[in-house]
Amino acid sequence: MNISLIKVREPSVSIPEVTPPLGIMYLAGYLRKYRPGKDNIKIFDLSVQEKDYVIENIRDADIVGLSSTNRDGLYLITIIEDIRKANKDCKLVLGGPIVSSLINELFDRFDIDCAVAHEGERTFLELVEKFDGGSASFEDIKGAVYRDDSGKSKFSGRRETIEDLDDEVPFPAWDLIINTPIAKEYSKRKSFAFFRIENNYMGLFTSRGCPYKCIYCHDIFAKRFRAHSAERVVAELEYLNKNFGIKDFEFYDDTFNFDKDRTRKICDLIVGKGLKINLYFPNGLRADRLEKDIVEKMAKAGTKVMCFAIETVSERLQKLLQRNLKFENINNMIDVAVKNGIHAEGFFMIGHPTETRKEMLNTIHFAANSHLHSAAFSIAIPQKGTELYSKYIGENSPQSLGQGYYEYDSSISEVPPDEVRKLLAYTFRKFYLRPGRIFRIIKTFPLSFIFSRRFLVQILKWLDVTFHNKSLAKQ
Ligand code: B12
Ligand code: SF4
Repeated sequence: MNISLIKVREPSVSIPEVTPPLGIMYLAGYLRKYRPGKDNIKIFDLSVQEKDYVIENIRDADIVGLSSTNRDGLYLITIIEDIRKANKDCKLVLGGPIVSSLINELFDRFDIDCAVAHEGERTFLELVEKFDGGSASFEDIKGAVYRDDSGKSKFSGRRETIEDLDDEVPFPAWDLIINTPIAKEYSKRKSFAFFRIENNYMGLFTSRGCPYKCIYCHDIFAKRFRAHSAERVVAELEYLNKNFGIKDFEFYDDTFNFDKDRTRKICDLIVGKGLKINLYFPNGLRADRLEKDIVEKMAKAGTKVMCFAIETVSERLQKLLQRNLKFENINNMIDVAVKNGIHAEGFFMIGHPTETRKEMLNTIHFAANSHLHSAAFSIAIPQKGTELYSKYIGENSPQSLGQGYYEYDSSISEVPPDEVRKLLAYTFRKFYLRPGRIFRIIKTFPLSFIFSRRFLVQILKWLDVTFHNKSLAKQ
């Protein structure tokens, strides 16, 4: 069958980061393994390709698979309309995180034939087999969302997860990206990691699912840690390095370091094989699953950036958010990373439910007093599909797609929204304008940091606060 897989991304999106479309690359790899020679698969990515080009090239597709997050949901509607106009006979299948979040309202919002919730490989394979056999009934496919007789979304039920990832899931179809002109588009844009990676790089997803239950987080791969073995992870790195000359790797796992021994072993194998590569962990590590020797091994294996997902230093809120991060070790681990030449970044959020101004300031001051090189602060905005949303906004309350995704006009904390926004901007000054930090940053990361887009954006935010709210200067 002619299968076109498209990663949807709204062009005007305010977030500059772009990453290779791993979800659809995994699907393509899986179809090739289990339907060898049967399909002609193409991959498109609207983060780096023009919409007109993509639409022109899917006219012959029997199946078009779309991958989207909630954030790109509004744009998804436009894309679906354009695909329907260009190719009225194709079957349109939706997948990606948006499906699991909006499971009961998909067919009210999108003109699709079917959707796949959660982990996609097995369900998509069965769907393709169905379409290939000329059938359009989906009730018996676990993990599928389809239109019932009344036109509403019906979910056939959550599918069991893939347990033996090494055995069942082949390498993603890297060649469909790396051997094509779009490969270099990724290195022209900002990747997920703090610094822009100038070379061709690749993203890896070495484990699926997360055992923690933070109420603001979406559950895509189930609340359990399943992982590729250390040998498989290093085989992926080696393959990409030897065959495509790739030296830079970003890891997008939810909790890469959950299994401490796996982390140690991956590092030992990289060093043992003499791989000269750079590793970036932009998606946040759990500091309470790190130990001194693990950070040292990660540094030796080539780690350049390590993000510590801390979010709040209030124990009360850690409990309320069901995050339960243990604090004892955090500053130690940051210091070990910094000592070993790793760029250490902290992730923080303010505006949590019931959070007081004092709790917000405690988090800001913790960040400022730490040895982190950089810090990203965001506001906690409940998103549909999370427990935070159903608890504090209401399970059945609709949420606008797309542009409305970042609107912050009502606070779930004890602090009014405009003050939370100002506090967020105030963090920049508090965090960066410290002689010790500036000195360390310039010493370790001369120009790449100072001229990074993120840094400039933060300066603008800071200027905005300084001119519009002088009272914060007294904090
Ligand atoms: C890399 C990443 C980013 C990158 C790129 C995002 C992008 N849109 O491309 C950056 C840094 C830019 C980013 C930003 C944001 N992100 Co982000 N990000 C991730 C991360 C860490 C990894 C994504 C990945 O590669 N996964 C690995 C692949 C294999 O998984 P997958 O894509 O989900 O694919 C599987 C299934 O979904 C399914 N599938 C996927 N596509 C398709 C298509 C078809 C046809 C089918 C059948 C199946 C299918 O099958 C695949 C294999 O099983 C995920 C966390 C996670 N666990 O995935 C969060 C995640 C995707 N991000 C999330 C969020 C909330 C955001 C932000 C809103 C954060 C913020 N506040 O700014 C922004 C939104 C940006 C945007 N426009 O989408 C949420 C999305 C929730 C949702 N329902 O939309 C996630 C799931 C994190 C979480 N657990 O909460 N993010
Ligand atoms: S925020 Fe991170 S630790 Fe918490 S549930 Fe999500 S992936 Fe797991």
